[in-house]
Amino acid sequence: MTKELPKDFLWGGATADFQYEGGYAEGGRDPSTHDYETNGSPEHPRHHTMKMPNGDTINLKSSFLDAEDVPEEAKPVWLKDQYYPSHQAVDFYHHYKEDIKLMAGMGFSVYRFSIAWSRIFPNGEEDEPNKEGLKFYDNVISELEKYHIQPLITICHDEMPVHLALKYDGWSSRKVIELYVKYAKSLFEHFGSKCKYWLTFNEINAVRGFGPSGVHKATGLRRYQAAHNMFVASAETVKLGHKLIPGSQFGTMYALSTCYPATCKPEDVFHNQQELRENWYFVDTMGRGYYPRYADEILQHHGIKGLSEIKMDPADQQILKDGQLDFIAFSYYRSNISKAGDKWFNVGGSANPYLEKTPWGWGLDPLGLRYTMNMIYDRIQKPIFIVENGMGAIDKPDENGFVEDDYRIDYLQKHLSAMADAINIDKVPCIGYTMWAPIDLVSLSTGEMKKRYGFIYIDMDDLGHGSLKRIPKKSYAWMKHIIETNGKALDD
Ligand code: BGP
Repeated sequence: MTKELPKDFLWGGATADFQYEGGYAEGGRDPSTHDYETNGSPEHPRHHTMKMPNGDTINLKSSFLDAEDVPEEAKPVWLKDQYYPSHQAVDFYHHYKEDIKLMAGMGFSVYRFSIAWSRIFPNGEEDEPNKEGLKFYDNVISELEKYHIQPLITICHDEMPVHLALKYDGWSSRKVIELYVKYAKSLFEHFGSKCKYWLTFNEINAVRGFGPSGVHKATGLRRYQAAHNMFVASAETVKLGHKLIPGSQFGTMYALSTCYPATCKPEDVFHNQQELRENWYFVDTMGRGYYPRYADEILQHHGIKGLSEIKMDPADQQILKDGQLDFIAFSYYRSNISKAGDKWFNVGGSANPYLEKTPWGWGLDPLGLRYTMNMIYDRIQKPIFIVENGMGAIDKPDENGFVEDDYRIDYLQKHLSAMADAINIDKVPCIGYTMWAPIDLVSLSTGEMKKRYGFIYIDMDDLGHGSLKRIPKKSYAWMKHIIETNGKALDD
C-alpha cells in the first residue's frame, strides 16, 4: 500500500514559546510560571526556585512527572548561581524570520506554535491586551503567510502568567476560566481571520503542579479541580471561537504515548485498561462533552470520593456539551508497559523490553503510533491531528556544524510510514503532522539543550552559550523530499 497521503494533508513542525522564544522580559512580557525553572538533566531534576517569608530559598522539583508541592507562602525568585533556560531559550524572538524561512525551505504547510499568555496579558488581569505582544505574533503570522504556511496556535502550552499562579492558585480557581476566555477572545479578534486551527491546551492530561498549571499542589483534589476548570474553559473557548471565526476548528492536545499490558495475564491486561483511563478521562470528557461513567473510579485512585467532590456550576454540563472538540490532537513519542500491582500513575508505565531506547530511555515504537491513532479514532470518531512526534538525541556536529543524523531519519521514516498505514489502510482521518521540534530547542523535562529533536541544529549548549547559528542537518533535506512527494518517498 502506498505511503502517499491525501492531497490536503498538512506537514509541519511544532514548538512551545518558553522552550523556543526567549525574549522573556521584552515587549512588555511579564514572567510566566516556567521562567523560574532551572535547567537540569536526567540525573539532576529541574527545580523551581522560591523564597520563603523568612528569607530562606528553597528548590522544588518542577518536572511534571514528579513535581513537588509549592508552599502557599513561597514566592518565586531568580538566583544568581542558576541558569533559567526559558529566558533566552533559542531566541526565536529575534530569529523568527530566519527560522520561518528555514521551515518554508522544507515545504511546511503548517507551523504549530504557542502564544505566551504573559506576552498578551502580562499579569493575566489587565483589561486590554498588550499591543507589543500582539505585534510580535502579527509579525510571525505575516512571515508564515509569505510562505503559505498556516498557523496552528496553541493558546496555552503548560504555563500561565506567574501572577495568576500566586494570586489564584492557578487553574484550581474558577476565576482563571474567565481570564483565560478573555485572553482567548483577544486572540480570536486579532488573529482569527488568519488562523483556522486552534488548540486550547497542551497535554492537558499530563499538566499538574506549579509550572504547567499554576497550582501549588500537584496531586489530589486540587489537580482534578483544576482539570475540571480547564475543561470548562476549553469548552467556553471552543463555543466562542466557533462564533467569532467561521470555519474554525478546535482541538486540545493530549499526551498519548501508549502503554501496553506487560503480559497477557488477565490481571495485567485489566490493570492496563484501567490505567489507560487516566488519559481517556480527559479525552472522553472533552471529545464527547460529558464525564465518562468511570470518572468516580479514576478519582478514587487519587483520594477523591468522586465527581461529587469537584466544585461545578450548574451550567457546566451544558457548556461541556456545547463546547466539544472538533478534532483530537496528541503527542506520541514512545510506548511503555504496565502490570497488576504497579504503582498507580498517570501517563506512566515501565520500559518495554522489546524496544530499543533513546539515551533518555524513551522506547522506540513506530507501530505504537499506528496503534494509538486507531485507538483514538475508534473511541471518539473525530479527525485526529498528530501535533508532536520526534526523537530527542545527542547530535555531534562536524567542524562545519553539520550533523549526520541518520538515527533521526530512521525514526521519522518508521513513524511516518506507520502513520501513513493508519491513514491509508486503517482509514483513520488525520489532518496533519507537526514534528517536535523542527529546530533544536530547550527540553521540557530536563531543561537541556543537548536533547535535540530538530532538522536544524542550533549552536548553543546546556547553559545558553553559543552563537545561536542555525545549521540544517542531514534530516532537513530528507524531510524536504518526503514533504515534496507527500509521503510517497517513504517507500523508497
Ligand atoms: C511534550 C511537550 C513539549 C516537548 C515534548 C518533548 O511533553 O508538549 O513541550 O518538550 O514533550 O519532551 P522533552 O522536551 O522533555 O524531551
